[in-house]
Amino acid sequence: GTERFYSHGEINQFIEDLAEKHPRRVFVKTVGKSYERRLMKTVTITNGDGRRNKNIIFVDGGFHAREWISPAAVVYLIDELVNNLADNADLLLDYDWVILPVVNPDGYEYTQLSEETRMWRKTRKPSSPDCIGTDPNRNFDFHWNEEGASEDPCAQTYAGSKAFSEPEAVVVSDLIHSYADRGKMYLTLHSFGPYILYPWGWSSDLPDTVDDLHEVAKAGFDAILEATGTLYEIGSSTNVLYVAAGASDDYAFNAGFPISFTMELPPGGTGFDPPASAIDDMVKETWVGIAAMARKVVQKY
Ligand code: 0X9
Ligand code: ZN
Repeated sequence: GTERFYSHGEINQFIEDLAEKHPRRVFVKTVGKSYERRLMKTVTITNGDGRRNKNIIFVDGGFHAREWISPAAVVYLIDELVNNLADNADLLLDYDWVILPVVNPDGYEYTQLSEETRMWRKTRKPSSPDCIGTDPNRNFDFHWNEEGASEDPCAQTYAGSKAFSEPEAVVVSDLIHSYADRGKMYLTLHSFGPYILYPWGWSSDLPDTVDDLHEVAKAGFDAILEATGTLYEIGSSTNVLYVAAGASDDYAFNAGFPISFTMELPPGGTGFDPPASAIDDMVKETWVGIAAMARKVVQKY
């Protein structure tokens, strides 16, 4: 079991170790650097059959620094896909999974420094003489800086000086574009909800394909309800939560991923800080939902 939250360095080491142990199934790639020059690495998980250009499920975590359960859930998902091939063979037959565990490593490390910094949300690049950080989930170049984003560099939802002002958002955008032609599901893990949110988040309009999005989300909802009794709320970001433009889910959907979700994991502790003793149950429950959604996706696409 997981007895504590890992540092960014430990998470990178975890995926490097997996790749070394499974050289035909697991591939680690350095895809960029954060503002403070931390290495951002993806792990690609395959079934090892060597077939190229499979469909892609792309998962990321750790957009918002304080949402620690998100990288923890990503680590568990990686472990399941690599070490439990028997139960997950169908999810890797025609699909590879590409995973970026911590989008905002500078912020994540900052929240691990002290009680005072624990609730940091944004990146760590200075945004004005007085304030630090941009909300990486308001920094994407799709309806950038419209509703639900702030122009105040000191605000928690600061959109940035321009779209893609943050190197971390550029890394995610580059990945989205490089996989868009075969990407079937984009999934970004946040907290706290519990919600499974689909586009749009920039407007209360619903996409033409809302039935497909809802069907896949409902598969996750049903699986989690049956497994643990946790009742997720599902619907469009704007209608379930609030309007917030410039986020990665809308960007990936617009770029060509037919399924795109923000999954907001349940609260713990005061919300963003579940105790370490809760990690195991929370990440297992999250995996039940993700596996069910992925199972629906591999049947549909
Ligand atoms: O506001 C956010 O970025 C997300 N919620 S959080 O509390 N984790 O910060 C929700 C994003 C939902 N997606 C869009 N609005 N596009
Ligand atoms: Zn978040």
